[in-house]
Amino acid sequence: MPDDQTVPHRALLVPVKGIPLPAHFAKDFDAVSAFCPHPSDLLVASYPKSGTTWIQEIVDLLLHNGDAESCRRASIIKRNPFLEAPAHLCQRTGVALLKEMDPPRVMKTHLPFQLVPVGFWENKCKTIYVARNAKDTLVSYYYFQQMNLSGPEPGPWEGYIQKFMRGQLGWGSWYDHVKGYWEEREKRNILFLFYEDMKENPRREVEQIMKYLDLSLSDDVISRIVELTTFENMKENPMVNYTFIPKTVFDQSISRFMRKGDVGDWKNYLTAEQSAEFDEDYEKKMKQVNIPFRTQF
Ligand code: PPS
Repeated sequence: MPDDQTVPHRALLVPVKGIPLPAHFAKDFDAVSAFCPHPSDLLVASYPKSGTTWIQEIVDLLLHNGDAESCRRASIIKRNPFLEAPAHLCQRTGVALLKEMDPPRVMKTHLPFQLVPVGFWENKCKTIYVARNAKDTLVSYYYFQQMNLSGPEPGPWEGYIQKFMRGQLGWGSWYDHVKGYWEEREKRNILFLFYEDMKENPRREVEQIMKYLDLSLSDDVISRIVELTTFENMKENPMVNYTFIPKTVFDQSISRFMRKGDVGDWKNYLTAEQSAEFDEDYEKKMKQVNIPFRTQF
């Protein structure tokens, strides 16, 4: 049977094992849970809007020795399927696309640790997790939800901040998501990266990813990868800037997928009062772990 490619309009959230997912992502979740990766597969995991696409493009360039042309062979969602994605984004579901590819495959997920198919851990698959500070993630997600017409309506900004703090957005609580992977990172050999570190010193982080992938590329190739994956270059690259998704799904006239790509942009949106309330709540939720997030440089 062909995958259901119906484009949903402003889907509602549906709980899957306690985690809210847009209804079209929740619909066939058993197929996602049953997906069994090959030990050579690589998972790029993140809470939405944390720099996933950036890491994916770096990984693909590393695996292709910095060859920009090879990495323009297809859109990022065809090169690295989105594991839990329904068919309207790419004509096929993420699982269907993956089954058509030979390992080693690279795939993306936003699932919290406990919802990732257990085969990834049983097969000791390499996993890169990228985390971004909560306030910039909040702002990026808000703008993304405005332009992603298939996903839930974000509603007004003030209420959106509350939903973020309560974990009432797609893929659930940012706080539980980052804590879940952080706590498992050593046991599961997860490479835990920070968006802010990538901005501060992209070359250092590209080298870190290269080592994790057991690759050894020349200094020139590393420099080329850093250059090809700047925000400005990725914004203009049609294979990564999501202009390959039809306007009926991602209306980038509302907000670009590659919007600002900055650290500390939240200061332009959160009032002093909103920021103080957010910080107070953050302290409560994050006090038991010491994850070194930076909200500014
Ligand atoms: S998604 O839809 O959840 O997979 O989105 P994701 O790729 O995780 O995050 C999108 C945000 O990452 C920014 N981005 C970058 N920043 C800096 N450099 C590069 N190369 C880069 N590529 C993507 C993108 O602009 C989104 O952040 P905002 O703050 O909205 O600009």
